[in-house]
Amino acid sequence: MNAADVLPAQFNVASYFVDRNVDEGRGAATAVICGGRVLTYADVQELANRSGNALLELGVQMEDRVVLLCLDTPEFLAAFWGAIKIGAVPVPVNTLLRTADYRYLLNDSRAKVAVVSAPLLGEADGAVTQAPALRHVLVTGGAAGRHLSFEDRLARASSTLDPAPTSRDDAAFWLYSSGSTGFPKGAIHLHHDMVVCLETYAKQVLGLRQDDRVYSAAKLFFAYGLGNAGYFPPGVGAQSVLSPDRPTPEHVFETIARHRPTIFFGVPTLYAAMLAAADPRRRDELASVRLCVSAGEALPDDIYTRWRERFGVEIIDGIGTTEILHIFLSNRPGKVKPGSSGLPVPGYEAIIVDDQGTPVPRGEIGNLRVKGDSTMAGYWNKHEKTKETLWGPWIQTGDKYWQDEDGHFWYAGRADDMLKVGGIWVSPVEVESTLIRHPAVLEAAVVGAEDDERLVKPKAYVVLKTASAASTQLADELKTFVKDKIAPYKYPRWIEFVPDLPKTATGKIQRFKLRS
Ligand code: 3UK
Repeated sequence: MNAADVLPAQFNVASYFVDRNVDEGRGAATAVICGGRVLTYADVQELANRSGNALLELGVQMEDRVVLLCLDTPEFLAAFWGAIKIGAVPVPVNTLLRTADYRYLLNDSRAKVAVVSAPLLGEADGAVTQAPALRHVLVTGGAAGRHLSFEDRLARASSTLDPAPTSRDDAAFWLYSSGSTGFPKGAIHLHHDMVVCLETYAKQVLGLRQDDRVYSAAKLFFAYGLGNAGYFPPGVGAQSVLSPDRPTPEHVFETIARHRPTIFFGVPTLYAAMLAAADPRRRDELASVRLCVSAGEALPDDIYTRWRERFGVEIIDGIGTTEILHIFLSNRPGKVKPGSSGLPVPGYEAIIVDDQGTPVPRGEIGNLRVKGDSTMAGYWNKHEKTKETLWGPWIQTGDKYWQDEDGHFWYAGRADDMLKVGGIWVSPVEVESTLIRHPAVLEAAVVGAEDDERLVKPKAYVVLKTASAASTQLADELKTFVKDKIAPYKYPRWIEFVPDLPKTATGKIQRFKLRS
């Protein structure tokens, strides 16, 4: 699918996803459900308009970035659509990070304004004072302290707003993606990109309809959650269930029971945890759900099979990336090949090439390359990384894949050392450099190891300054040490003390030797 063939040159995607619902008569229809709050499409439009006007009043102009450090509430969507409607560029960021991460993201993006959920202010506050381009912080859902209240500014702003005359190829929003070395890279997405994902994956694979009610345990700040709960539902006038809470199995079961979604989106780790936590006396927890979706990391076939037996509903595994925005290879409802990533989504092409870029024979492992019109324009301020990633209309995902006789694609690991843990990137280098800050540690190497569910988690091999100090206690201390210093989900689940690490002649750690 080529966006230029279907969208006008002047195009504002906030109008497409928000105003169009009201213009087409769905103003009174339910758009968003969040706890006890129910918002109609007219409510969402009004919030987005007020939010756009509030940003304009604070001096935000077209192309200015607005960082969103927001939990999943209607205010996230209001800020996201409001910013896009005035031609500004919202940058949703991971809510699980630490002060040092936020300092980097605010400075790399040079955001003029940040919208921050009150519970996240503690972690963000130390960063906002060190971001010279940042002029205002809008706090939502609680005391603003020395900052501005999002709700107060919205209440005072006008509820009507004309869309900025953006083009379908203007930058609409960014999403940051972690790399194996160095800092996260801001993937620049254009006004047409979300429409492409809606028209291809959401409509043609999920068969998303106006009478669907979706619930995504994956949060809106992920490219996955943003599509699932942010723009897919308004793309067809459907309903979205949001929750600002941590998606524990208990909370997710409760939310499903309370709001009865028809489509549920999760990650493999959550599916495994839900299977373990399900009440054996009940069989109908997922009665409302017609389809479950998994992405973020490969779904082991065993989890697929146990889930279908336990709940009577299929999980459709598909692979997406932040750079391509959403899922481009996917299984199809009723035709799942368990353990595979399925077939290309209509509108996308996928090939497997060797390191020279030549397609490999069927059945051989190679590098996955994908062509599709939702692919990012490039990385912000990362010219070399952009050149390594984009190849004309093709993008190299960094994944190793092979294709079977039926054309199904099978995940075969990463081309770099990056780990996907519970669907979120973890860089071994970051965990290693945190471990060696501990006084007892001489050297460390972090690789992925499989847990009982065959899901990857970080494992650290640690060389101590004094080998005899090795103990279970010290291992626990090192885990806590990492959790306290960087985003807690990155901590090594296992620590093995070793006398030395395998290295190349030039001293580079050979992680592949530790993996096997
Ligand atoms: C890995 C998978 C095997 C793979 C995402 C749905 O995960 C998303 O985006 P990210 O940028 O990570 C991308 C990388 O994650 N991966 C994702 N899904 C699968 N590996 N099977 C899968 N089903 O390494 C990929 O390169 O965080 C997921 C929709 C949008 C997304 N951005």
